[in-house]
Amino acid sequence: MIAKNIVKTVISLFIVSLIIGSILVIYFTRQKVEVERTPSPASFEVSNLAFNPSEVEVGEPVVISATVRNVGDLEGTYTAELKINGETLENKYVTVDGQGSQTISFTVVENIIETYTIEVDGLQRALSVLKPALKVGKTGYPYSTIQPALNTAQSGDRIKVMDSAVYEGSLEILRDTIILDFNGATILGAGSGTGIKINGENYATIKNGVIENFGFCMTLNNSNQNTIENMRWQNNTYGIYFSENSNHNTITNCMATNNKQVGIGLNSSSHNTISNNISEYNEVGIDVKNGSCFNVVDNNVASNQKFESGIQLAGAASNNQITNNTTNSNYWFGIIIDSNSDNNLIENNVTNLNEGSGIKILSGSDHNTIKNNTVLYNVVEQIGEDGTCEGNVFLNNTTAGPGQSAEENVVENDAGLGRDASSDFARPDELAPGNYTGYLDNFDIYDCYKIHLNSGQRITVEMTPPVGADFDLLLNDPNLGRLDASYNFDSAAESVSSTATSSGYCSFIVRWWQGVGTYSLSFYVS
Ligand SMILES: [Ca+2]
Ligand SMILES: [Ca+2]
Ligand SMILES: [Ca+2]
Repeated sequence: MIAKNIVKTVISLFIVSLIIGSILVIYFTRQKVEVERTPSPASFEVSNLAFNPSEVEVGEPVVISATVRNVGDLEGTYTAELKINGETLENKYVTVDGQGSQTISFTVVENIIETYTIEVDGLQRALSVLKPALKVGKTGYPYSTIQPALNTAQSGDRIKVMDSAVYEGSLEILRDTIILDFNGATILGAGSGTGIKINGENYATIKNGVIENFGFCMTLNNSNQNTIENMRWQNNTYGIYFSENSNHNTITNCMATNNKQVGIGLNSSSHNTISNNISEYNEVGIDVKNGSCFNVVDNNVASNQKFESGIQLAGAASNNQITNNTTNSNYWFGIIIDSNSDNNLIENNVTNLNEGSGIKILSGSDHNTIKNNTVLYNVVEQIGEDGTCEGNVFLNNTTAGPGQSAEENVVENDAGLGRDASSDFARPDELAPGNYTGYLDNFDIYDCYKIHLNSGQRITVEMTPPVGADFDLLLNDPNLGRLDASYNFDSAAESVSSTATSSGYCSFIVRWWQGVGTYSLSFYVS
């Protein structure tokens, strides 16, 4: 009987709990439903102001479009206002669902050659309305081949190929400031000669084409300020070749493959920029040689060369910057610095799995800085130099595999931070008083530190450069005003001090002047 009553009580409690639970569930569900029942009103954001076509000729229609997004929950109608050079031209209305988006577009024809400011509700973009191009196409265009258009073109003219056809024979740019847009077309050689020749002309833009089966795909001879972009060249004997002081040119977003010798070659040519290209399956990917200096070779892929190296500097090719490139799986070296090529910066490259060395320095190439590279599992060695080279700096490289030359590879650990100290005056690294060491070279010219001082506290900083180097010391107030500086000659120690007149972060900067190496730093507050 007692047991039966207990069972009854338990069942009753269970039923009561179920009822209370259900009430709670209904209550909270209603609360939730009520929250969902107050949707936000329509609210609009405009983005992606675009032009189609992107290059517009005078008298041609251009479609100006933008995306209107409704970030509210309720449907709403938006009024988009198109302004050209500050004047309202047209309003358009578009109804957009809650959380939805729509594209609005306006079609405009401009009859004057000019750069217009296009604005849709605060979003602005410049639209250049261009002089008509000299148009080339197999049928139905004023020119059926490309060279006659180049012969007619005046400085500043554009030549545009209107089909993606194959055109046989060589081309030559004959005036300054020519824009040649292949628009997907190919020029095809018969195994010799030059695809495109630029001899003493400047400011050309050559873009969007393919060059195949020539002796040289393109030569620039004493030609400056030209831009080669979005081109592809393949199956030539030699790829692109700069010579005789072809300076300040740019090769970007191009692809050089299966050329018998060099993909991209600079000879006696300086201050050029080679960036974002792919040069693969050639003999040498990128070849910078014979006094070619101050070139920037950045963010290229120069992997898989069939006979030699990814990137080669040779013949007094000095002061070049080889940065952020990938040079993997080449037949010989990833990156080679050869025959008296000095003061180059080789930084942030990835050079793995090459048959020879990842990075090799040879034949009197001195004072190069090899830093922050990833050099892994190259077959012969990772980073190597021969006995004729001196003053090369190996810093913070990551290596693994045979012969990795780890003893030469300084790992930068400024003031115990485990890395380079900030090189930015406005963002110094915070330090507590004490004794430290740090490293500077001609590519890392500032190490910036800071400490918080209260008004009346006095800071003293002392720094001794390594033997053979000259570094200096600067002390700044919280607004980067100069409190003190010390510029002794040679390897003399430097000392700066000051008393804070208000509370805040004072900063002190070890500044490079000459030489390479590890300085000692001590500072205290009294
Ligand atoms: Ca440093
Ligand atoms: Ca630094
Ligand atoms: Ca000094």
